[in-house]
Amino acid sequence: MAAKFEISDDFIGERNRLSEEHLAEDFDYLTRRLRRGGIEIEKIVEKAQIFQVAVPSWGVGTGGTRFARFPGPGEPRSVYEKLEDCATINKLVRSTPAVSLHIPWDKPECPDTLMNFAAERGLRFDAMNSNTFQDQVGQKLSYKFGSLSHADKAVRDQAVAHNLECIEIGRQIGSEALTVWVGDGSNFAGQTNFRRALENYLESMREIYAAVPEDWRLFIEHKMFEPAFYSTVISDWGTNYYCARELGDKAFCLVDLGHHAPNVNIEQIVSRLIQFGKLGGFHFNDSKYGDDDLDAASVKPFQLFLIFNELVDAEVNGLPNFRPAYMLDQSHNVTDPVESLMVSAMEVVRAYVQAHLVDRERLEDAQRRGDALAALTTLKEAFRTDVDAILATARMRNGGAIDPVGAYRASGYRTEKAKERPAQVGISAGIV
Ligand SMILES: [Mn+2]
Repeated sequence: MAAKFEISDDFIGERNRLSEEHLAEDFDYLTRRLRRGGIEIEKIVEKAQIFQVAVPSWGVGTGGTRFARFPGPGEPRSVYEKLEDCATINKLVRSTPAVSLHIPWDKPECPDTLMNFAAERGLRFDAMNSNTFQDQVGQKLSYKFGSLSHADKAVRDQAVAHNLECIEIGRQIGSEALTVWVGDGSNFAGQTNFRRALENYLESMREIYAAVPEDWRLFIEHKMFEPAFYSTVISDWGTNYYCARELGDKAFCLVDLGHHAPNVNIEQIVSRLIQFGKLGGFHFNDSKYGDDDLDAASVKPFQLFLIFNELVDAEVNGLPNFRPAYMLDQSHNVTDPVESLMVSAMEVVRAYVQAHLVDRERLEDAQRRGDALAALTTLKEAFRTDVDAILATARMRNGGAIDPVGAYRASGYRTEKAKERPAQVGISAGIV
């Protein structure tokens, strides 16, 4: 087999040399500016260097909408090619060393081979994702009317068994979490009994929970609508929290930014889950209308910042049970997925870094005095700070690119992959 095209460290170094000088100037200026507010820039750079957000295997293919999918050139055709793209993303941005797999889409024939393939490329595996929202070829029973909450115990058993299989594969490849999202719900009033459906779900989840290894975490993902449009079984953070509490210490709530009612105060939900010790993690994306799965911070960057303001507040205060797993969950329809994932990863780090610039003493003081304007101004000052020089310096020090998209485009990666990976019919990418 011919060697696969890769972006080399030398190439990244060459590209970096083009803008190193300008970066140093910007970094010097920001150093002085932050020092005026008592912030030592090196501490923030360190934070940016260790921050990580996982990428979803299904994000490197072109997504699609309910109407159509317009495949891009050089799309990955197997889990190995998906990992190649994920490795490329991490090589350039250096903050995405973990990949989240979706089973059965990414089911490996040999878990060992997959794990070695990933490790050779500096990757490891994040949470496993089960799939009981579609029927697979040869599947005995259908999930058309639900899976873990289905009225028929036989269907529920099949869905439980699938989740156990995901755990087993995950154990073999070094994953430490299972994320469960079900499409279960109803499209018509009266179609299901709300209470019975939730009881069925919980009964199924107890079986899955029992199989979750002691050092693993079980993430429950709620979603208000879609594919069911009248009701969903795990509809909101309240139901999610109830289930996580019912199940036990290994169960946590996962917040996907697109899975809420419009205009809901997501940062407050995040704060509540932190306070209750049940925040498991995130699926980052952005939306204008619903579960749009747009790129993180592409529509509401201030919302992402406010979410990280809560997260960093918990981090600096050392709250118990606070160990959120960060992941991107997007669908790319009109952009190159590798570029979108790189930009989104950088935006997530940006929000994290900016949240570290919040003057928390000043904020608390404003809150005590009832000075609403000063409180908002304190947040806005951090949000308005241009932290590009911190992000680029962190990437460069980690071996990545000062300008990841520029380097990626200049490398010709996509053109090379289009040659290596001739188009194939029937590739599907998911939106979850
Ligand atoms: Mn999600």
